[in-house]
Amino acid sequence: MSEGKKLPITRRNLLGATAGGAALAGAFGSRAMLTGGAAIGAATVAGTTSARAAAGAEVGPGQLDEYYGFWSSGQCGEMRILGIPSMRELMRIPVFNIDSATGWGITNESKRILTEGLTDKTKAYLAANGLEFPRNGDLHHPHMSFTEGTYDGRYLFMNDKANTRVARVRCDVMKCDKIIEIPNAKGIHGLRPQKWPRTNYVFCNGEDEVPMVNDGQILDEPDKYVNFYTAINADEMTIAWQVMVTGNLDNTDCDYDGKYAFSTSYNSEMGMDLAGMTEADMDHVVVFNIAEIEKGIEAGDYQELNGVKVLDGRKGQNKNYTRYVPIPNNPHGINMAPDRIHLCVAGKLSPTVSVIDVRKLDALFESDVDPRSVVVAEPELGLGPLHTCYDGQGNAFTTLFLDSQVVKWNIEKAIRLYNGEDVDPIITKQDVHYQPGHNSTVMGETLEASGKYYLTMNKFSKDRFLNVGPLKPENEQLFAIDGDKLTLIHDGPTFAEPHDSIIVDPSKVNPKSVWDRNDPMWAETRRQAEADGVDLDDWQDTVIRDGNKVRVYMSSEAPQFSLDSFTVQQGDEVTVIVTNMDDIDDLTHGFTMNNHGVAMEISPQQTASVTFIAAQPGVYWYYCQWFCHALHMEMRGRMFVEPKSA
Ligand code: RUQ
Ligand code: CUA
Ligand code: CA
Repeated sequence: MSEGKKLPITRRNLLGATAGGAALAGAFGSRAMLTGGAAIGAATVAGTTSARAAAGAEVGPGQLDEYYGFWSSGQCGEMRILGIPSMRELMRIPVFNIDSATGWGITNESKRILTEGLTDKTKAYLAANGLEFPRNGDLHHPHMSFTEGTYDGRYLFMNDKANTRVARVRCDVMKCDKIIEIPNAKGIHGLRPQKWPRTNYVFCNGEDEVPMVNDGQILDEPDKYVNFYTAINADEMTIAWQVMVTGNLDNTDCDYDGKYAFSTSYNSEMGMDLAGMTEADMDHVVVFNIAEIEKGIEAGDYQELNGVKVLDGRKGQNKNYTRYVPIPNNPHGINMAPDRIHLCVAGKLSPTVSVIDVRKLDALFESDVDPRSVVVAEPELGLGPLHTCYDGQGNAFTTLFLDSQVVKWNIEKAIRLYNGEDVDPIITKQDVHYQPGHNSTVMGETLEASGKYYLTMNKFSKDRFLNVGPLKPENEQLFAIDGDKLTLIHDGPTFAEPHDSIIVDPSKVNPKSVWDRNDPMWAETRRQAEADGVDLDDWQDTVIRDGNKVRVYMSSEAPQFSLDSFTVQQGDEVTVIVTNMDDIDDLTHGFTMNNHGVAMEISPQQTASVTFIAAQPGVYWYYCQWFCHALHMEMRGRMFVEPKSA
């Protein structure tokens, strides 16, 4: 290269040079390190296509994937379904977001779900902002319901950190059927369903601490701040109980015996700024004793706070609801191993993972043992450990955010090292690109964990793809596991945010292809139809006037609506109810009313409805918005809005 033609300094050409990681790290300094500038040599990535073939992980056109992947989308607020190992995106399921294609947040059926679980306080401040429900969501953690330690294919549960909500998706139709706001807590982050004997509870963490009575009287009195751990009744989607804790709550998990749940806290200091939250050397894991908590509820040892039974599990209460296990510096991920014994707590600011033996937790509650006695290993694995997953053979994979690596290590060896033996628990370190957060293995958070594929969800893609502007995609990498070797078979961008995922065997999930005509999703719409003397199972072309409310019932069958026109008066509140009579797989229609901000999906045998005000006189075309037939364009009709007679 000539002197005058200097390459701009980018990560790519820096890494291409011979400079070692250490020198680069020094040049970047600590701020860059903590924000993702860690300098680890990029792995020489062989073509993932040939690697895929070699790993026997090719999925040809028209072939089905081996596994389902259920994905969060972070701040997009939706859930996604991917095929593993192809990494093809199969579906997006709107949950906390508003979706133009399916009409989620537009139809009456979805609005009901989005509004009915909100607290009155939230409804009031939404109304003050001209909103019926929050427009956004931050969906981090999707997890399936369990029966006896493995997925049972009934539901998926997920959190909304942004608006303190928890949602449930029905796996039979892959649609959200319940969303509830969690009272008292702020910022629901970690979430896990109970694993044993079944998912009676969904456990979730409030991440942000607030004054216990949060009425604008208290700001700078941290001792009056509290945090809430919540158990949701998974069948009812109601709050079973809450436990007040000391320190904040980050991630959570539970054991395979139905006895304990546990949460990491990075702010045991109850700091109100970064310096405060990182001040102490040790934070903690809170251990929740489920049976004792249930006893406490039974015995009436709670206070009622905003309609929820709240037990006091704060430090120093010395009740049997909680115990606090000291864990180094700002821990993050907490993951129960499929051996039913070991719980791994990632250190984040500490290069360690603390391994807790859950069999030792009984003693913690029964006697005065040192809380640290439950820790049976604490291997140093690398910089910025965030999350751990398992291969079902005694090994763990931990993401190292700062090192941009995943480390595969052996739990038993880590314990032997802790006991003074001269062994190295680290099996291998693999570069990933870049700054990994969550990771997953096949069925990895169940008793059926297998080490066939390893997935890492990376927060940064940097220069890995064509530049698309200041906002870069994130990057997901899938590896085939063969013994101790990790082979990269997929490396691809995803839009905000591949936060977390689970990989599920298809034998666990069996969604329908066509709706049941009587699905509870539109039960209320059906009740209204009955009251209107309309049979939703029959061909419909009825317009009902009820004061200034007009209900338009129509059917769809490719390529037409049963009504090719209807007439309303200016100012009418119009509800259009469409039932799709087609019962053929994949024959979805839609209903879009021009210039009214109205659109919805109507899949085979589904009923959906939407309500709007016909505010301006004129002719408005409505059309089918899902391509359903060669004459799909012709599948349309007119709404005539007559001017208000003066
Ligand atoms: S937390 S990147 Cu929201 Cu899942 Cu660890
Ligand atoms: Cu019906 Cu397009
Ligand atoms: Ca801390």
